[in-house]
Amino acid sequence: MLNLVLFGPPGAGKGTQSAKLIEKFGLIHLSTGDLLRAEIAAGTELGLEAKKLMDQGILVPDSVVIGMIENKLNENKGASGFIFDGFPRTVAQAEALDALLAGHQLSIKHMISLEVNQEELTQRLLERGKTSGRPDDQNEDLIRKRVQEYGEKTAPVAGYYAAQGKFQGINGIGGIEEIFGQIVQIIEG
Ligand code: B4P
Repeated sequence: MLNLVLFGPPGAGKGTQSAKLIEKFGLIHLSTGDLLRAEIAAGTELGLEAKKLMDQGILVPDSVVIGMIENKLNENKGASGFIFDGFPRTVAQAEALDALLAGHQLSIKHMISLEVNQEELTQRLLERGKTSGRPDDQNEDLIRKRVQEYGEKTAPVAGYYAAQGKFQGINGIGGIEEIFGQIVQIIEG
C-alpha cells in the first residue's frame, strides 16, 4: 500500500504532480484545496466559512480539514493507496493524519517536499490566476500572505516527517516531467 504526502508552498506543483502520480500508480487523490473549493461551489455552510479565510490567504481550521479527510478515508476503504496533496498543513493535522491512518492499519510511506523559491511561486500563481478564476491567485499581496502562512504554520510539518525518517526534499524548479521522474525514483526506490 502506497500512501504519500506531497508537500510544498502554494504553487510548488503539488496539484500538477499529483495528477501524474494518480495516473501512474492508481492512487486516490485527496487534495484539501480541491475538497474546500467543491464545498464553496456547492454553497455549503462549511464552504462559505472556508471561502472567507481562503480569500484572505489564511488556513482554514484544522478540525474542518481533518473531518473532510476522515470522511474520504472512510469512503475509500478498498483503495490501493492515497496521495495527500496540500494536507497536512500544520503539525496538528500531521498528528491527526497518523492517528486516522493507524485506525485503518495504514501509514505514510514517503513525504515528498517540492522546494521552490518565493519569486518563482509568485510568478506561477499570478500566471495561473489569469485563467483559474481562483481569487487567491490574482493578487501579489495575497500570494505573499499564503507564502507567509506556509512559512509560519506549514514548514514545521517537514520536521515532523523528518523525525520519522520519511522526509524527501526535491528541487521543484525545472520541467514537469523531470520533477515527476525524481518523484517516481523516490517511490520506486
Ligand atoms: P491548495 O489548493 O492546496 O493550493 P496551492 O497550494 O495553490 O496549489 P499547488 O501547489 O497544488 O499548485 P499547482 O500544482 O496547481 O490550497 C488553497 C487554499 O486552501 C490555501 O491557501 C488554504 O486557505 C486552503 N487549504 C487547503 N488545504 C488546507 C489545509 N490542509 N489546512 C488548512 N487550509 C487549507 O501549481 C501552481 C501553478 O504552477 C500551476 O499553474 C502549474 O501549471 C504551475 N506549475 C506546476 N509545476 C510547474 C513547473 N515545474 N514549472 C512551471 N510551472 C509549474
